[in-house]
Amino acid sequence: MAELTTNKQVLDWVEEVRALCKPDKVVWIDGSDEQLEALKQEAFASGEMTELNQEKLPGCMWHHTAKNDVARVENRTFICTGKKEDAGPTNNWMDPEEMKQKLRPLYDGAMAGRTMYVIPYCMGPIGSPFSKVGLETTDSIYVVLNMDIMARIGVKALEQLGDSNDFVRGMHAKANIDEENRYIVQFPEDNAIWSVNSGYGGNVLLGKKCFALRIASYQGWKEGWMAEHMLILGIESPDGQIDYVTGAFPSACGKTNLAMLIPPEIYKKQGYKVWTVGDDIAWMHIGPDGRLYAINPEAGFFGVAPGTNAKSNFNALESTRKKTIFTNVVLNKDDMTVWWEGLDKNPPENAIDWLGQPWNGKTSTEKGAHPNSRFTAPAANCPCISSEFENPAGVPITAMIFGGRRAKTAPLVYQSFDWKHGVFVGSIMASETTAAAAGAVGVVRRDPMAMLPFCGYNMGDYWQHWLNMGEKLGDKAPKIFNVNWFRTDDEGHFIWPGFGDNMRALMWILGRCKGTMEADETPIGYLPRAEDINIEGLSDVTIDTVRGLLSVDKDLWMEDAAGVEELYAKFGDRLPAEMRSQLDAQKARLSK
Ligand code: OXD
Ligand code: MN
Repeated sequence: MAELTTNKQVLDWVEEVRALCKPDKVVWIDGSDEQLEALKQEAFASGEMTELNQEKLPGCMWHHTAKNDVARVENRTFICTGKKEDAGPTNNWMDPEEMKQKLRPLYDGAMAGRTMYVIPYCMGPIGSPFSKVGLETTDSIYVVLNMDIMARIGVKALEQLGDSNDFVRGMHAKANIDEENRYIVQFPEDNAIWSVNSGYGGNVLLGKKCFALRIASYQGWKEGWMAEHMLILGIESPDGQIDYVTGAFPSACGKTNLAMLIPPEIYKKQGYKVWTVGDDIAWMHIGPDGRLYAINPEAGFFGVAPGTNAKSNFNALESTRKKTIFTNVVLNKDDMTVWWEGLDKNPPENAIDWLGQPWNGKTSTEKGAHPNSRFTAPAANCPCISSEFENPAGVPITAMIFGGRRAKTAPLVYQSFDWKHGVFVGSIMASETTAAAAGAVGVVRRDPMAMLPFCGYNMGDYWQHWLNMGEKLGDKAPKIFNVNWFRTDDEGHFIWPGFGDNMRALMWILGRCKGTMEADETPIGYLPRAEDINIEGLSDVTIDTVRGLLSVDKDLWMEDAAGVEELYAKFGDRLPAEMRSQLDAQKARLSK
């Protein structure tokens, strides 16, 4: 098929990739329904994808990946900058030329006998000055169909690009799905991504983690904006005013659930509503009025399926009822629908598991869906999608929230003293492993701003960038908070009900932003007064429970500071002096 553009840089690059990968033919993805429909039929015929029940799940498909290829691979993810210090101590690094020499043989001829698809895609609404274009070459129809859901693809993306050279060059090849030779490599200084030997989600949908976080965080640093691992939601008050909040949480902390929260009855009946702008990534720029504005660069949700049900996340489940790709979940052979652990208590008996093997949900002792199985669903399907989702200017941010999974340390919610202290609060983010996960319980993994696997440059410079953004925003800066839904009692049970009831903490946060809520000053920040967390309608939570959730154990916090000390030490002189003084000041407050 003919090229879809006259952009010389695009054409030269595609030719370079073609010459290396040596496909039988090259197909440019124009984004038309006819072309995508034909690709689906081809994938059904080859067995790469399976068509689901078109009455119950119109436009939906099922796919399973190789057994050795089910998740992002952080130990095989590299940031290749000219200087090692520029990638920093928290990223894997190799010299860019060395890496390219190492990887070229893996791509050489890897598409022989296959078709190479060229996917032009736009991250962010078409027409937005904040959107950015990428091109991905791939030998996978699965990738094409997923990219169609996760980004704006085809001719419209090339129109957005025009003659510009400002596009991310993403070269993906499945090759042999060989895990020993799997590499997910970012070259931030060249605007390039090389991904080889994987066919799974975050490794191959290059617009998502690779571009919209790793490359974009680097671009944001150079260009004066921010790319963050954050959800974006709007809270509409009864008077119709909507306040937007972003939130960064490590994987497996309920980000998609919070983004699609359904308010508890007490708020619903007053007229409060919650709107979803994004569930994973926020790109934020300073707007003409000096406030910080966020767009969601993605067009869909790549959500974890297990545990998603009508109660835990009604809106996510609804989002998956049409035009959705299910990866590594159970296929119910009786009616060609899907199932996963935690969907309902009625697993199918005549089914295929994520490995593609026969599976009986009534008798099998093995899980049918992989714990990291996913749905790729169009954001437009979401019942609570924000009317501002396509707004090219984005939405103004009132508050930013950091959060992790902490059994004892962090209180339900607290506010940072100011922006600088807020950057410190984000930098000390961490999550503890739970009994539900493999490995020791209560091991703390530090995950600053939930960006540990996603920051495309030295995290010391990243913190400095945050501090600089605060300087520019001045008193227009969003207020910064921290939340923890995961405090446990002595038996290890969660104390806070979570899910929709998290709105109760959000309401305190909004109250603080509007100046209508009081707070107590503590060594770690401003804490709510127990009576200011609305517990009306909660059967298991008393004011004493809330007092417990808001308690701050100074000894635990001092212990935690030692962990932060260790993290900071890795950065040497790239650690901003401000971060060091924030830590020292916090320790001094704690030991008073
Ligand atoms: C994701 C993740 O898939 O953060 O969004 O792991
Ligand atoms: Mn994520």
